Amino acid sequence: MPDLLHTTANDFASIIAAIDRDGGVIVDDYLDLPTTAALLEDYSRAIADEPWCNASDREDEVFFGLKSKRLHGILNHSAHAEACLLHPVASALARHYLGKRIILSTSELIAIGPQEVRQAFHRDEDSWRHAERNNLLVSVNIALTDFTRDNGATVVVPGSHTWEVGREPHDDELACAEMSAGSALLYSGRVIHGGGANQTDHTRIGLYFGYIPTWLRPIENCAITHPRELLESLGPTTQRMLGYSTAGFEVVL
Ligand SMILES: O=C(O)CCC(=O)C(=O)O
Repeated sequence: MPDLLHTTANDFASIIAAIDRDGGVIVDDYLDLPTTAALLEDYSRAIADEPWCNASDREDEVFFGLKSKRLHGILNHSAHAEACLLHPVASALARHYLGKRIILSTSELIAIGPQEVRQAFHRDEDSWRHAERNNLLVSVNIALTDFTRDNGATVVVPGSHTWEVGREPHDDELACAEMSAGSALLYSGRVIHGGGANQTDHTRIGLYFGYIPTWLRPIENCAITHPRELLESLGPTTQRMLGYSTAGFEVVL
């Protein structure tokens, strides 16, 4: 079984080397523990009354999980989410792969509940599958609870960011992104992965941020998923990351 490299936020060179080689890397202690605990508390409250994703035979709904909960408009639920969005390692990584001008594509709280099955393997960049270009997306999935093999840690296929389209992974090519709360999985939009099966009695919670170059249209329209009052209270960098401007959709950063 392959493993993903664990490294630290201050070793940017090893983060890049691991993503170039494997397509993904785990950054231990990406957030400090008080921030992680506060985020967990805020989002646990936010999802408490949300329904589990519906059982359905629609392929796109099954993809998001049947025993999972997902939230967008991520800044609505926690004052600490902005620091995650603007995390210096995420910004540096996104700029390294995507160029100077980056924007948020989507952010999502992903709670994988007990009895959830493993998600279908996919590449996040397949959201723009007709774009014949590389390096469209850099993804960050922050663990708000411990991620373990049993509770639904993301399953990653190291090296698959360089595979040709259509090649399927074998079981012995799968790595489990086990990490402690506050750590993060950083990965290329080209690497094959999926949420893991949760065989425990507790919910695994991750906070996802996907960054794209500004020339690409985001998946989430953050000007809709966040209320105007909130958007207008944010600093200019955060507004630009969310694609919000009272002047309209800005292209120049
Ligand atoms: O939450 C996870 O571990 C991964 C989820 C994922 O890859 C997705 O929904 O696109």
